[in-house]
Amino acid sequence: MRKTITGTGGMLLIQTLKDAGVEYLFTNPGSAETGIFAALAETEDPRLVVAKHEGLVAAMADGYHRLSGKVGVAIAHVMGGSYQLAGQLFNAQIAGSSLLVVAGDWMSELQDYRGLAPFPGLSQAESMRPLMKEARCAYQIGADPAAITVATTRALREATTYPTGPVYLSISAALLNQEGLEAQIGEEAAYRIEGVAPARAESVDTIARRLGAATCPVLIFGDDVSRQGAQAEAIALAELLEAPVFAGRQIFPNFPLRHSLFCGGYPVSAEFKKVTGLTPDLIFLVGCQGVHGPVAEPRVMQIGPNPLLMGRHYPLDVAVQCELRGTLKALAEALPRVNPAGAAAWKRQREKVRAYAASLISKEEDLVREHEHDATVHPAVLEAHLADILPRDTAMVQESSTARAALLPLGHGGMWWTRSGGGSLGFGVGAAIGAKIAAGRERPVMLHLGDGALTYSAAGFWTMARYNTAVLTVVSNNDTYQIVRHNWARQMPDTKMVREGKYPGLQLSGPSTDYVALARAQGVDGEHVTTLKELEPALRRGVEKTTKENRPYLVDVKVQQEGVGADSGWTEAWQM
Ligand SMILES: Cc1ncc(C[n+]2csc(CCOP(=O)(O)OP(=O)(O)O)c2C)c(N)n1
Ligand SMILES: [Mg+2]
Repeated sequence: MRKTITGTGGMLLIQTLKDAGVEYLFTNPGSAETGIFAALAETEDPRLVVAKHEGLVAAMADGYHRLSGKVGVAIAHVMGGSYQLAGQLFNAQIAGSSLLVVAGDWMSELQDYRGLAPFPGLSQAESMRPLMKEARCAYQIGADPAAITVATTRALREATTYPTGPVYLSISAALLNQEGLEAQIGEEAAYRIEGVAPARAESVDTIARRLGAATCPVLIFGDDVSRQGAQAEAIALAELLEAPVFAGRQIFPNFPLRHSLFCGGYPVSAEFKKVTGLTPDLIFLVGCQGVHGPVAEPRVMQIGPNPLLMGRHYPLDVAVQCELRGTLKALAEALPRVNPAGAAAWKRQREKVRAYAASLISKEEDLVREHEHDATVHPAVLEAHLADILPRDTAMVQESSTARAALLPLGHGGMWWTRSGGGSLGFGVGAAIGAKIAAGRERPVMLHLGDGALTYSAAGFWTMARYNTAVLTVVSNNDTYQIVRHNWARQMPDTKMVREGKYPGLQLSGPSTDYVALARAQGVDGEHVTTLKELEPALRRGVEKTTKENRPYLVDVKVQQEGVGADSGWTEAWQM
């Protein structure tokens, strides 16, 4: 029902957000948003979550969105503050996260170069456009108070309609402060556009026929499988076809890592072909925005609710915009019907796929055994400990480039997991806080990040302490940006840099940062692990502190530098 609301522009905004069901506002405040904060002083909700840098603010909103499925709403400070969101809006954009960013706007027709305002000739909304959903969804309200409710509702709808993504709303600061405004809103603020339906019966049969005829279909399940809750249907399809499942670049564990048909990352390895004797001849992308790089298989089929990248990189043999749960269910029903001899033949034909999948796990277990007595913790040993010790319903945020995950029970029936998606560092701490707020008191949230990654969002421990979001943070601390060294050596193997182990700019020691002290200084307790024997008790303590005692805790684990140039301690020598 529509109702009339009166008050300041800020009140109109807050009431619209409440009517839309928004429960939290993530923010770093400023004085162009006075009207918003004055309105919040008069109400208990939405609840405010403050962070000390905008990167954290955007990551919190994103982490909250990813675990709750609700829109993550951030209040930012004019142009200067909005630009600081950029690194994490980049991630949200790539991940397709439904975020709404609202900022006050000091637009002026009289004054150029007003402090913190956009550059002359640009509007604030225009300046944020490249970072928003499809570079389209950035709106501006200058004068009409009724537009506050309309544009806020429009922005929420845009953020949640495929292709989903972050949306920006810039509202005149003067309007936010102005009193005696009137507008209409109510439960209509929550309206959403219903998405696409399951694929048509003929399309399902076509897909079933092609899957049935393939020698070895490769299945890739993308993030829309998780978003639409179709993980169980994904597993049923793979098992029915006895087909190998590979992972693309994903932000959710759409297919369980420990499933006996999970064969690692795409592209298909030469080893897979050797072990199974199969050459994949069809790739089936399900709720997945495509693979990065070329597709090796001669036939490509793609289905999912998001048409954005369908067919952008390679021609598709079959492409259907559709809802996934219903479509996968229909496919499971159609497969035996259109391929009567199928199931038995597929099992026989692809009997070695499970052996290959098992070999990936046993390789990882061998690596753990090889290093299980090393005094300094090897990344695989840390991985095995986490697999043993973390509660199974843990939600994990990962921002470590060299941490290993093959042994973790990620996916349906096990742990929830996410990572930035865009790779722009600074996601971890904020995302874990947002995820914990969405997860609630009972569900454990763990943040696993590299020492390098941590420092991009290092001011976030204050927010953890301030709101008592009981996140267990584990730092894989190798005192270096190891993955970058690895990539450099792969790209330019025949250089002085690689031959002599002189990697400029990657060493983080001299001085090393004390991450426990860094967290403690902001109100989060923690401990160092420097040797293997300290690892298990520290992780158990971490789980105990965060679950039973409901307090955030940090475990800083000194891990071995491994991989290319691991023994190189060289660093630039100059100092002032
Ligand atoms: C905002 C941003 N700046 C720089 C980079 C480049 N970069 C990618 S990985 C990485 C280092 C990560 O180090 P760490 O988190 O310690 O992980 P490790 O590889 O050591 O395990 C850097 C600097 C990036 N991805 N994002
Ligand atoms: Mg590191």
